[in-house]
Amino acid sequence: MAERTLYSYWRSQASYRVRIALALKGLSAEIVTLDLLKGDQFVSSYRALNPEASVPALIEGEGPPLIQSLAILEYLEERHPEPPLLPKEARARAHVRALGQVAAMDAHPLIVPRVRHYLAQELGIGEPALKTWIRHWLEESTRTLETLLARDPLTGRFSVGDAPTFADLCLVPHVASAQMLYGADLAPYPTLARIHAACMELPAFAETAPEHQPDAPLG
Ligand SMILES: N[C@@H](CCC(=O)N[C@@H](CS)C(=O)NCC(=O)O)C(=O)O
Repeated sequence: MAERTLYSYWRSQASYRVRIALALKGLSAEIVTLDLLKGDQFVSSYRALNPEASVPALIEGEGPPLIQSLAILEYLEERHPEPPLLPKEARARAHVRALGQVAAMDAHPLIVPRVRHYLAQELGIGEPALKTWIRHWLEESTRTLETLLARDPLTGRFSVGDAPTFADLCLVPHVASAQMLYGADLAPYPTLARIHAACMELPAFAETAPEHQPDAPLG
């Protein structure tokens, strides 16, 4: 049996955050994929694992799975501290978490499949308006991130300093969603674009990207 199991979906931002953390920390995991568009998350056997019917869920050791990507990142950091993905100094740690939360807690929840489904099926919002909604909320966060990164003295090769942190683990999946969902152009966001490029030079970010997942569509 694998030491840990990650329930994941290729295009899921939240799953991608955890895949990067595992890779940076050199932790292997068996990846079990769910097709969120087909509704695999609502199957009773999965709901028994994660009553929220979402990915990721991580099983490591005993007990029910861990859920919520940011909680999983914190857990991995405490349980497997090397290499650290949070800086040592208090302000820098708060800044890392704030940057991560702009993408993961403010933009991402507005565009997950269950929200898109509710807007389309229950409120009758058509495809063009739905696309506008997705783009609006992702771009709001992208703009905010660019402003925060451009002004902060802690910004380095990566979002905070010269090593990847949780902030980058949230930034890169955020950009991946924006690129997959509406072909986002990063040119208007030079600081964010530079940091994104620096992250993608690292195998832990590149090899765990959506297109390299076992459930990604071919071609
Ligand atoms: N805040 C959660 C978000 C989890 C979440 O909503 N994941 C999405 C994929 S990125 C999902 O599984 N959605 C299922 C659905 O919306 O039906 C986290 O960070 O783990």
